[in-house]
Amino acid sequence: MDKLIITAALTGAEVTKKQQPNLPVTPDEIAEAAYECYKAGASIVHVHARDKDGNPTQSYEVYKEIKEKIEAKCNIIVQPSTGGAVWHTAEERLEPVELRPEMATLSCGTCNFGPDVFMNSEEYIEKFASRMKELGVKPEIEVFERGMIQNAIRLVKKGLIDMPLHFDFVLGVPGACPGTPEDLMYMVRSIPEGCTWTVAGIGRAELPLAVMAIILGGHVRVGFEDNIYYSKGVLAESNAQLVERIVRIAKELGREVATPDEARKILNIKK
Ligand code: KMH
Ligand code: ZN
Repeated sequence: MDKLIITAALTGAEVTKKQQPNLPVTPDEIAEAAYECYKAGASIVHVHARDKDGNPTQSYEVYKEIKEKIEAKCNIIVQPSTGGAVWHTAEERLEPVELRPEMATLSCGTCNFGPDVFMNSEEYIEKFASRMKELGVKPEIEVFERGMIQNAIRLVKKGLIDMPLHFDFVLGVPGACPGTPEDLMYMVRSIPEGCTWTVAGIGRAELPLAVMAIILGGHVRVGFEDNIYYSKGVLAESNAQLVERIVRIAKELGREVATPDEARKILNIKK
């Protein structure tokens, strides 16, 4: 079994400081949180940028500042979001890809997202995929519903992305696929052989699905983007605290944790 890749999803586009006072929002806060997660055992950091007022932005300049600040502290893999917030245009969402990060997310279909719609038409998906390919950016295939796996396989057939794919099952978003163990098993059994996967359980689904992934040979994403609590009604102190718990559980279960360079090897990322 491969070593465990832990991704820390630090900020997201939806969570506010009001909901989680320790949410990292400024480039300095995000870089410091990334470094803490790296020290705790994370090998990838999933980044959403915020503007000076704390609102989600897909600005090239802000992502550049964040990426440079993180890379000055450690060699964690920086994975910007191309999902942004539901109201960002496709052009805005693509901006951080121009920084040629090692990885970026690629959502492979449209779904409800709470009261909103997270729009990913075939045109968007293909445009994002081909730009990532041109710039040598490894896509992480974001899967919110089962059909999105099929959309990714279609992209492979069109030559827009390459096997083996790396999937992220985002389970438990209100309006999309729930985060039960059965849902995760269905997703895992639905991907082509040789692909890797991680799971981002939303809210209370985060911990149980993470434990399943550790056992099944998948990988784990935790962090305030997905879940702001440590336990029922108790806010987590930091993103790193959520990473530390996964490292402890993995150790108890005999699964070693990957360094960033080991994660690069597992995911076929050439630095
Ligand atoms: N904020 C969501 C609408 C991603 O980062 O690629 C989309 C999202 C996915 O978070
Ligand atoms: Zn995200």
